[in-house]
Amino acid sequence: MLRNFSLLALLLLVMAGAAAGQSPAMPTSTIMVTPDQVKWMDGPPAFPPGVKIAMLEGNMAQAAPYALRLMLPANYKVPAHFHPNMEHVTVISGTFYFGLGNKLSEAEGKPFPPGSFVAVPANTRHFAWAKEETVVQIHSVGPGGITYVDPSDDPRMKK
Ligand SMILES: [Cu+2]
Repeated sequence: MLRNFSLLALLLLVMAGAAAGQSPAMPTSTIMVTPDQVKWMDGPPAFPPGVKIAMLEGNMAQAAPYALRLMLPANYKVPAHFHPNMEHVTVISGTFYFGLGNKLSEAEGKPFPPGSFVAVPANTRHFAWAKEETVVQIHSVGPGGITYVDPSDDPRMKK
């Protein structure tokens, strides 16, 4: 009897875990942000220096929706990389240059003006750059992360 109970408890735990993995926590409060309320901070160490980040919603580390903006300075490059989750990019201002592949190649990318949208599946190798200051909005469901195709491109390794 006790043994059956333990098995049942274990099964319930596993099911709860599976359910948690499948359905991320949904937001319960409304977020309303006007452009003057966007709070820019220095970008995270996973990005080449010079980028600014503004979190609009959520937290990349959690299994929940998030939205953020990145302000790429002029002549900024993000080497080839991939993410464990999808990346949805909406161009807000400037021109976002984006391409697919294992190595940043300006010949392999193309310009995306404001209003453009790019959705990149998980684990897809891609790269980006900006010639002028450019703001993009990124939204997805966490947990997020960034892995550089060439580990020597990872700014976290250059300390
Ligand atoms: Cu990316």
